[in-house]
Amino acid sequence: MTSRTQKTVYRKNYTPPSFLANTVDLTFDLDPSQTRVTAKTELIHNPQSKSTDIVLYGEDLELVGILLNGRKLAAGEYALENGLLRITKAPEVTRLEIETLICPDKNTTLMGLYLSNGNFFTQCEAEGFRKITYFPDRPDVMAKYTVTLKANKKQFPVLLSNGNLVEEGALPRGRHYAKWEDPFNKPSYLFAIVAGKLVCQEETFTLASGRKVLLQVWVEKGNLDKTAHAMESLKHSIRWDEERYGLELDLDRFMIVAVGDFNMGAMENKGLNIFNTRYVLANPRIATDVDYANIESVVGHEYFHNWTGNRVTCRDWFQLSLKEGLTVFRDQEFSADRIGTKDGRAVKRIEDVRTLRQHQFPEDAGAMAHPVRPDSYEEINNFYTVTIYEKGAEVVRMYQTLLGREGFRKGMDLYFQRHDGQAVTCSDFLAAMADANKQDLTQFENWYSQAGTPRVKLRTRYNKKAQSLSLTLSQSCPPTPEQAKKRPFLIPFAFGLLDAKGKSMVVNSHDVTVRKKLADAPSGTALVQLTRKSQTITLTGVPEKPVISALRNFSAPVILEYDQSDEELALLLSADPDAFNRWDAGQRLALRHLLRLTHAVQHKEALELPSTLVEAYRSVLANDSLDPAFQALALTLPSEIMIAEEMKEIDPQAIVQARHFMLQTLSHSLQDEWLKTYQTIRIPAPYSPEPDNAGKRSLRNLALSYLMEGDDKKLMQLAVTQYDNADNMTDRMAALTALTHAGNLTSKKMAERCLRHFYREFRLEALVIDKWFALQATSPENGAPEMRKLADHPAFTLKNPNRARSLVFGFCMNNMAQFHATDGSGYDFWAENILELDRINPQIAARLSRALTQYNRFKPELKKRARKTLKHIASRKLSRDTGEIINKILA
Ligand code: 0A1
Ligand code: ZN
Repeated sequence: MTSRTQKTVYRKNYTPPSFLANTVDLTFDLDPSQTRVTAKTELIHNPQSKSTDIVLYGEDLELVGILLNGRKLAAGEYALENGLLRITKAPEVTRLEIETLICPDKNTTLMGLYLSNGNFFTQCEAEGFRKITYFPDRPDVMAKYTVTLKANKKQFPVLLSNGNLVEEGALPRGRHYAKWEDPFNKPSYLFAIVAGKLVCQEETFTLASGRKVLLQVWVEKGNLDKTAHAMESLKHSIRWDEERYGLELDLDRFMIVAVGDFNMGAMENKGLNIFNTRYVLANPRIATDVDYANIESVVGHEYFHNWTGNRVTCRDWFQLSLKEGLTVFRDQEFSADRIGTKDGRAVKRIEDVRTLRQHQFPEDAGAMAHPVRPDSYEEINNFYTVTIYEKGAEVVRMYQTLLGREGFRKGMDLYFQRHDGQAVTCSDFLAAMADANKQDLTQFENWYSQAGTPRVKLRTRYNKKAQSLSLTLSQSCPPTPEQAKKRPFLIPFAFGLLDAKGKSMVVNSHDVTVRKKLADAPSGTALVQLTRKSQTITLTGVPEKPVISALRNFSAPVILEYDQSDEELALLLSADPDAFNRWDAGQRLALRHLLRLTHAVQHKEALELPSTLVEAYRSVLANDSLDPAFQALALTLPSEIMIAEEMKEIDPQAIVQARHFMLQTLSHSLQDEWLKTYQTIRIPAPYSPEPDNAGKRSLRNLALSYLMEGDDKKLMQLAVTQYDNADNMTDRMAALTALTHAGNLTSKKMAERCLRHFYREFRLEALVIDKWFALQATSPENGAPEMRKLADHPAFTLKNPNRARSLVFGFCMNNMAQFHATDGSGYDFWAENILELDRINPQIAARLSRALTQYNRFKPELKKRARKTLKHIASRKLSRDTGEIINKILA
């Protein structure tokens, strides 16, 4: 493996490229064991650079030869070391022709050119193009690409690349070729080819402008019955971007290709999106409602990148969130609009905030915390994080909250007007938003430069005599690696007031804007801009002491510290016109008691649940004017990770036990209601993934899972019957999960039979077998010995990332008590898998390494064990990817 000279790359060291590329003409002689790549590139000296050296990156390449302006270069005329090929004092205009050999069949990293089930695929983001040829592989070098693919026709009948097909034909010895031209300038990370035995569903689609485009979804032959939903999602995405942002598809042809071996979710290569099969393939037999929704959102995400990422791209990889944060925000809004039920947008908001709290808050509080725009990295692949993506999306959302939807749109328009065809920075985006709205957003920059989740403390004082209410907001942000002190953030803080009966009160104040057009806010919502460390606002004409609905719709990615009584929270849960805060009040109420119960478990005290909570849940369940999807979310307890986040010293076993107790109590106390819910919800057949039906299923299946908490054979039988009779994967999987996770003897026997049946029935569906592994990996009943047994199953392999994720990640990230077993068996299993994976696929190994980023916060005996395991891993020879994570955790 080649390496750079310096270990750490710094944002402050950015320099413009010495040469820019005009055109790239690539020829691939495709062969699994040895592919020949010829790259003809026209380079022009960049007047912004003082250097006259051409610097090309390359990794795992065999260099055959270089021609410079038609002349073959001798070995002494260029320097090749540490993955860099340098040609000193190159002419102003330099035409390079470089020939390299690569071995796709030996490439298990799934970066560059690789094989999956006998077909060729590429993955070039972030720095994979350098595994194909020597090239100025950095996003600020943009060029027009022409690509010729040559391969055996029988083995590789389909040959695809970016842009338009301009020529194809036969070649001698059973070979054929295809030539593709991409009319748009692009950075190398957006380059892609696909070659192999694939088939497609295709359709001609008419854009709003009347122009017709060809849409294709490519899959392996047996999967043609699973492409319809992806195609529908693509058409909806195209329409939505036209309507919401006035952005049109700029190509005549748009292709999606599904691949079974893929490191991430999907990739936005220009006109040739490559997807993990997980985010393409669906039919009712194999995909759940959640799978359907994920497919729609990922198809949207990749499609939206065509403007936010491809037409306007990143200057360097420190700016990654410029495209990712913005595009996640766009896909979130798209999905929210698509739901279309009463509380649909709120339901989507709740799901997104849950993801943020569950994954990003812990990241921001641990060893890998980094700003949305990082200052340094060792391996860029380690920075495709929830901070860059999800927190980045929150940062973009705050512009919309501050500027309103119209103001945000003006900012977007100006951004495209200024930067179409360019590689730019997060500051350029901020400037477009500020300039389009004539606002000073200087302080907003802190969201890009400072890591850590800010805490906002709210204190209120009501003065009955003066009928006034003062709110004091103060902010702080804990230290993060390399950033001890933080400057105050510009925090949009939305809130509203409720009277004792739960009716909205009017907010009067000179200090706050009461926004009529605040996106997703019920009337009466006020917005304060918190800019200082602490500020107080006074509201007048407040006739009674109100209950405050704070941080409505989660108007900023912060942790709110505000003490409200159980009664106040219960009132908000039942009456807040802001559906997000209704949900959040329920979560805060449950979390408070989960923490109390955890403490009681630790101190061997009696466990009890107050009636306020049980009654609050009962009324949510009984209120059939509510959207079922909302009810399901409101009745789902905060996760174990969320409980852990609130603890000074994490005690995994106590958390799991406390949560289990609350589930059981709610199961018993509300048994009649759960049963009634389960039996009365009717969902029209045949199955459809429409949000309306999906919401009903999620509530019904939540009821089933609560009913499984008691060791009652009759109730268990409900799940078995549902499993046996299900006509769709959502219900089948829910029943099987409820049985497998119930953790009592009765359910165990029943689950075993169903698990065996499930495997037999779906053995040919890789994505379903992933579910089969994941389901067992996350069962609180199964520990490291069971994982080892599953890893020995003939269907298990670490080479396929989805399979590795299903079992190993499932266990290490989603089975808290067992992974953190006090005998250290979970940690040993983790370490073995990291070391084995690191030799196959460093990117995936590095992701697995993150399971212990917060090891320092666990109880002493676990901390000690974890440190020993980490040190053991660190003592071995590691990839740059895994090395960076392990060392930062240990630092
Ligand atoms: N840009 C893609 C994510 C992605 C990143 C790296 C990959 O390979 C290592 C693949 C995909 C997205 O945001 O969808
Ligand atoms: Zn993306």
